[in-house]
Amino acid sequence: MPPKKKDDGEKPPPLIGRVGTNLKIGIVGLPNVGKSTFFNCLTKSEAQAENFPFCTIDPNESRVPVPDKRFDYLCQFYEPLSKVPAYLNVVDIAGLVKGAHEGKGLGNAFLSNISACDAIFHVIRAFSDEEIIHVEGDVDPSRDLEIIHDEIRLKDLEYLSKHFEPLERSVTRGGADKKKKEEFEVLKKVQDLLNDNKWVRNSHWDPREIEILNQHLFLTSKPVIYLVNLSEKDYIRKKNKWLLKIKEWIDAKDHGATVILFSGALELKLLEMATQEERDAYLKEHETSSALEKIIVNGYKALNLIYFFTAGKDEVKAWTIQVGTKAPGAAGRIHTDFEKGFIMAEVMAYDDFFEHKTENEVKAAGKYKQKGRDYVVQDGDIIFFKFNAGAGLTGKKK
Ligand SMILES: Nc1nc2c(ncn2[C@@H]2O[C@H](COP(=O)(O)OP(=O)(O)OP(=O)(O)O)[C@@H](O)[C@H]2O)c(=O)[nH]1
Ligand SMILES: [Mg+2]
Repeated sequence: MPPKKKDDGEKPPPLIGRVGTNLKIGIVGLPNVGKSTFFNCLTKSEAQAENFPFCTIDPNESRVPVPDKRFDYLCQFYEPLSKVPAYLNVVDIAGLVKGAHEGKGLGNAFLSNISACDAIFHVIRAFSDEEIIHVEGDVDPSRDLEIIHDEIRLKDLEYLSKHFEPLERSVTRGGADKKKKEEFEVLKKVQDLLNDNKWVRNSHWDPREIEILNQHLFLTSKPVIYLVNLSEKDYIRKKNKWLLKIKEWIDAKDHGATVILFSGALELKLLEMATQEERDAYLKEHETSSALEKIIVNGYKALNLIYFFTAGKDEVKAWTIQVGTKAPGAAGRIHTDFEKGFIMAEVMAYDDFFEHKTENEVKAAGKYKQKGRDYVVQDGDIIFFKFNAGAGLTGKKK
């Protein structure tokens, strides 16, 4: 067996984007399309949402629990004193107009707010309402998609012009080392993509290239979830004259991206109802459901985040980690000592626990696994970490 490298157990494979668990998703779109209304419904907040463009100037930030039946079941099973779900961090950003990359509208401030986010909820207005001002004059989702897609792309090109040209000069003069040449190759590929009207995310990158991309964090490397804001009526009947065009645009420009239909008007109505019973009755009567849960779950996924559980009588808790995190790194989420003194992770897959109902039954079925440093933690694992607590003692944490 080849000798092990020291950090092999902890280092996840590279993903495009920031490393960390405190990642955020930003709500992006033209002004006055219902972003703050959606943000308020999603996070039960009270950000200002009015009928005029640029109502939002400074970003509003909040977090929303990630709904999960597995978490609910564990809470029901253990009846713990403390219940801590995973949270999605959401930022409501100012509206973006054509020319924003040159500073039009709220321009650069807006774009730097996107830069602080790790994924994008792109809200598209597909509802007609004479009363609600549209900055482009009329409702046309394909045009709006193009405007936002383009502004973000142009901002990356502007960023690139500052970083690429000096690098290109030093490479062509022969003064660049291997590292600089590699960076040049990656930035050249980015420039070609952007000039070809594509986003960084819509290309294949190898791990080395991803490390270089992550020194730059291009706006167009962020995943996008498209949220189509429909009137209540269209949402309920799942019909709208723009849907086909929106689908065609996304197939052509962002193939495979997640698209979710919602209705800001309906979600607001539900938010304003006094009780859950009232909401349930309304939804039943109209044979529909809220889109918020689906949106939250997909937003969380877009950030490349998953969670594992610790579960016991004291606490049931979902611990956020990035996809690909190995057992010692996951242990370090609970406490740095767990990572430093990591011995093993005792793991039950949630489905096995659900099937066999108790830890002992899972053990009897041979599905209670002891995993070492190289184990890549899976979404929904229920884990006990065994670790060496300093002076040679073995600790076990529920
Ligand atoms: N008819 C209808 N009106 C909506 C809907 N969502 C939002 N609005 C209205 O549209 C106006 C703008 O909503 P906001 O949520 O402030 O829009 P925004 O995208 O945050 O706007 P900016 O912050 O200016 O970029 C408000 O008057 C809302 O009540 C919807 O689904 N249907
Ligand atoms: Mg707003």
